Amino acid sequence: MKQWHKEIIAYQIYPRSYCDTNGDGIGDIKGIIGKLDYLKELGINTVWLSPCYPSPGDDNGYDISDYRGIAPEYGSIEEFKEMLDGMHSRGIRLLMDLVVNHTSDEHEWFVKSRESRDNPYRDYYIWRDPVDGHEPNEWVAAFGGSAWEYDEKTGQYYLHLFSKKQPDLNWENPKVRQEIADMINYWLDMGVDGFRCDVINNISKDFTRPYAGGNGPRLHEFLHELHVRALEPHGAFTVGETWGLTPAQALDLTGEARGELTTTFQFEHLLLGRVNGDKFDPEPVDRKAFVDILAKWEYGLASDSYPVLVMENHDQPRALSRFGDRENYPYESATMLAMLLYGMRGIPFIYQGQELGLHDPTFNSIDEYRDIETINAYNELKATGKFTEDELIKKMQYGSRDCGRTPMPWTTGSEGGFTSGTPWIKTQVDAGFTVEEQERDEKSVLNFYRKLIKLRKEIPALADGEFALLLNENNTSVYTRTLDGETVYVVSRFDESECPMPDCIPAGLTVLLNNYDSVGDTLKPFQSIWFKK
Ligand code: TEU
Ligand code: CA
Repeated sequence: MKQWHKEIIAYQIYPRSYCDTNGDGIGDIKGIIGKLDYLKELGINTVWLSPCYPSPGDDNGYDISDYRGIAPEYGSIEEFKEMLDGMHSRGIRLLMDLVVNHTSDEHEWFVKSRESRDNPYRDYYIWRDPVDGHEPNEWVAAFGGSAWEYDEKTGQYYLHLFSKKQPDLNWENPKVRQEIADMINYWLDMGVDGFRCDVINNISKDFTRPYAGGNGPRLHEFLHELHVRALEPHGAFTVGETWGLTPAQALDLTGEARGELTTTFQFEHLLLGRVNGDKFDPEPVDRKAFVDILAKWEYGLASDSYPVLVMENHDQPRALSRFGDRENYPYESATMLAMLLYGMRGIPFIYQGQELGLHDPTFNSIDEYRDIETINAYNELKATGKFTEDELIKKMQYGSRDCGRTPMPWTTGSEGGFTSGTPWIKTQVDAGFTVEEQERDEKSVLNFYRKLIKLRKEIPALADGEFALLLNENNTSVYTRTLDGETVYVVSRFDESECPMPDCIPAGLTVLLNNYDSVGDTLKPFQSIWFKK
């Protein structure tokens, strides 16, 4: 791991919803270029850009039809290079989204693959004969239905762990692995600094399992090969999107001597508030478990890896709506969550709009949704006949990925200043929740994030100090970060009520950051304080 890998403070841009400059209602690269100074002032030093490659858009760009291009709706490769230069000249590095578990069915590899059984591209994908006239196995796709799609022309099924327009690549084929390594080198040679690797633990399949998924027998081998062929020679940073790992499995993918990925996301805390992890089935969030899970990962990766600190992305509803108190303590709970999470050891990832403390937009009918997963889930649940329309809309409102995908509210003007045209998905602009207003307001979530990021860069114990959990009871937690005799205490009240200041906070500490104006004998609702000893 390089030193700069450890110092990353990342910001995820979902380009479709960031800033539109030509009035077509879709965010674009020029829009990002216009916001680079905003990003620099926020203090982040790395951008993760969600896919901006050519794509038919079945899954908003996670179905790629050309790995080496830029989608015309986002701009040109020249504009992309201009954006990259603009980032680098401001000390910001760029991580691209690497989506190599699957391509679009409109990628030329798949177009050829489905032509005939003996086409040279046939083995780029996973084709199987029917079994007794049915799908080869019981696997279901993440977006509903079987993971197998029958193709009339050649009489076989192909595998797709996501939509049927996202056929899975066959990583067993050495030609596929070489194509991917070459493509990675193409972007790294251009100056890109690394990748966020989409569902990367799925690339090796385990067909002995009854459910669809990855962590197959050759995962480590495939990743190490990419490391040697492309990533390591460029010193690139990678973060794997890996759902459902244990800390031990994460260490196996990221340990220094492994030569595989730099880090992985862990999302276990984001499964809270969902019955059996089902995003459309709400239950109250267990706030103690939230902290315990984060602490488990802090301890679990301490020996040989670096956790990623994340609570929002383009697949998640807004953290404020799920974990905070949007009605009564929007500012306090948004800032407390930031202090609780980003006081920990690891690499912060901030999702666009999170720095404004955005809450979920309100969707009134299914027609307002754009996300394939949401629309499919709605139709499946509706077909069961168990829910009223009102109940269905409530479910989608709770769990839909579109909650995090509405456009950035830049100004109080029309469509939040996102577009002069009709946005591809509804905008939600609430008083006090725009960049324009928050920049002016000293006590805004945006200005708070700026302070927090600055401190994380200045205080070595925050960047790399050892983590220890001292207390997690009755919705109050205390942990420390220690480095070279310097200790930072992070105390957080994850509740609507006050409580006494915990005894484990020694007297005479200096306040580094506080989301209330003062420190007293009690912790106020959602108060969090970073102290230094
Ligand atoms: O997501 C993978 C994933 O497993 C989930 O987060 C996904 O959003 C879904 O809820 C599964 O039920 C990644 C991308 O982040 C996501 O946007 C893509 O749709 C998906 O891979 C396929 O590329
Ligand atoms: Ca546009």
